Amino acid sequence: MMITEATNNKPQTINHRQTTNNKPQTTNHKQKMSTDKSKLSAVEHIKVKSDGLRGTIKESLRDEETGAIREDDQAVIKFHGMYQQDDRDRREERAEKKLERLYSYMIRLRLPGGFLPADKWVKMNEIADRYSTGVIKITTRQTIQLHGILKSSIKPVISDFNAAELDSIATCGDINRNVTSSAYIQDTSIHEAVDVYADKISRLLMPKTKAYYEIWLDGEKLTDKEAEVDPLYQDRYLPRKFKIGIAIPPNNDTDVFTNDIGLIAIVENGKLAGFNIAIGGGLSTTHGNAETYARLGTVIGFADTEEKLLKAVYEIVTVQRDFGNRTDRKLARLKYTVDRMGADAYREEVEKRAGFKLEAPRPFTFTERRDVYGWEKDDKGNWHYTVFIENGRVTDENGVNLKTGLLKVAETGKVLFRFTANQHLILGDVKEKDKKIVQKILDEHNIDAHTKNAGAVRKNSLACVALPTCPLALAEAQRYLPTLISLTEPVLAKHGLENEGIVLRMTGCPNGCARPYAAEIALIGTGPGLYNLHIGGDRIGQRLNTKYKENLNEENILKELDSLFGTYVKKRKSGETFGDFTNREILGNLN
Ligand code: SRM
Ligand code: SF4
Repeated sequence: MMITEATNNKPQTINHRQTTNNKPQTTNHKQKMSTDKSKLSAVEHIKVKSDGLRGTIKESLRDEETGAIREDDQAVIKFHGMYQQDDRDRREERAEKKLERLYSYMIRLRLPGGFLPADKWVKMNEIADRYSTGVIKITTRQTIQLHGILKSSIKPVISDFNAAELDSIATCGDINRNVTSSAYIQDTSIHEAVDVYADKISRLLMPKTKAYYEIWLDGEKLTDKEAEVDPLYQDRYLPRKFKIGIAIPPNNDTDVFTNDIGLIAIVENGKLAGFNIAIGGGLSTTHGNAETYARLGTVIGFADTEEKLLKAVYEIVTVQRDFGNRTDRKLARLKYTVDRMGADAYREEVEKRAGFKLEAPRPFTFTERRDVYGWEKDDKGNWHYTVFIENGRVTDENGVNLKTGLLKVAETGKVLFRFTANQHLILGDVKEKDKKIVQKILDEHNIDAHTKNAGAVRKNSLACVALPTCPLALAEAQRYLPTLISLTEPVLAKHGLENEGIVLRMTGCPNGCARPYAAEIALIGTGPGLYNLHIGGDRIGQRLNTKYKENLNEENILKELDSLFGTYVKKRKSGETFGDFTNREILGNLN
């Protein structure tokens, strides 16, 4: 079996050069980051003072004078899976009327591996209609968010989630987030063996505090503080957010190398033999800050048993807890710790703590990174239908009644909902005898036609939320990418490229929520209507792209793409993807 670049630990060396002039420095890893309290970032103080993530949230909720909560509490509620936001479209109008911003909250569910039984979708749909904008948003980490929830509705929402055995614990904040796992079913026995790890890891890395239950569900106030002593997170939690993803080769549908920890399932003789472990993936950069860079994970070893895997994962987290940067949040992700210590030194520290050595990485090959739309039959004879949901927005619009149709499908009780890390939805585990019923609903709501008719680039595209809710957005993303793709499709057709599944991703800022740096073409917002154009990433998520042009408006984006597509058609080698071609021919890199 061919050993991919990633097993040779190469992707990150290529990629640093592409996104930044920053050279990772290897220093004595024994030297932990400064613990001088005066240098710690503000959030570090908030966490420690928060009394087990309680802060003054209860007081903030009682304050009826404002739709907002206290500033410090805004950092604390993230650990409970929610963000304070405001409708940016209405800022001006509200300011003119001397009204405060229209504050509301986004709440994100914890769904390891992206599973949601049909009856819970029905409940979610009810909650979305009653308390939120009504749009159910599937995220790039296989879960769902509701937007526009008023302060007074947060408790009822969490209470309704709880009644449906759902929670939003640790889906945001400086803690391990939703664990993703490959959703594309190939071999069911392998999937069953792998998928359990998403849940096991999620549970292993949950915080011990009972604040969530106390605040949102009126649980009894804990008097025995010993019961929530947290050996993993202590009182300072992690220096920054932490993400774990699992992929089953050959499909890298979870973009495994973009996670702080990426686990690659190794299948030998038809059985799960264990996981290769990659560390230090992460995508965010900051415009104008050359110290920040996107990075793909470095494979550091292989674990063959559950015990070893969970121990290794746990200790990778504790090393980041102890060695990560707590003074500058821009440089606090694991990727920077790995580069500062060196990947070998990081592994050695993990091995020392875990009490065993990781084995050498095993060979693996990724050949694709995509959702496979429509019906697919698994080896047990069950059917799975992947619905194309543009940018994860489940709503009824433009003649496609996604929300109504999916509710009807859920009400049949004959499917298991599973979200993909590409913002789409799999209606899974459908029995042969039930397939017709599901198909009928998909037809009646125009969902099947919508899925079938979407063009190849649209099907492989991602956009983040951006405006109007994201406070960090510099430009539009999910509200604009569909239009831009409609304008790009004739350009693709002109060059005979309409069936090329080029991976195109757009974000409203450089934080990278739609994983743009791992796309063949990325458009990264710099200001209203303006985007940096990145090219040269590969199709399977093992090579980052490079900034090619800055601050392009729509007209210039289309001009650049027209020219690049034209050159591609003329000069590509047989079978060469657009990303590989632009990397070789336009950027002059050796593949
Ligand atoms: Fe993200 C912050 C939305 C996946 C990197 N992200 C945000 C916030 C919460 C803005 C904020 O801090 O106030 C956005 C809320 C927008 C809104 O109105 O809903 C937001 N991120 C999203 C989602 C919903 C995008 C989507 O359209 O699907 C994704 C939710 C995933 C989930 O379910 O947990 C989402 N974010 C990602 C990813 C992709 C991934 O994880 O696979 C990344 C890049 C990978 C990475 O983490 O390196 C990502 N989000 C960020 C960052 C930069 C983090 C950093 O390392 O500096 C921020 C800003 C921050 O943390 O300061 C951010
Ligand atoms: Fe907001 Fe930027 Fe993330 Fe888009 S990439 S959701 S604009 S933080």
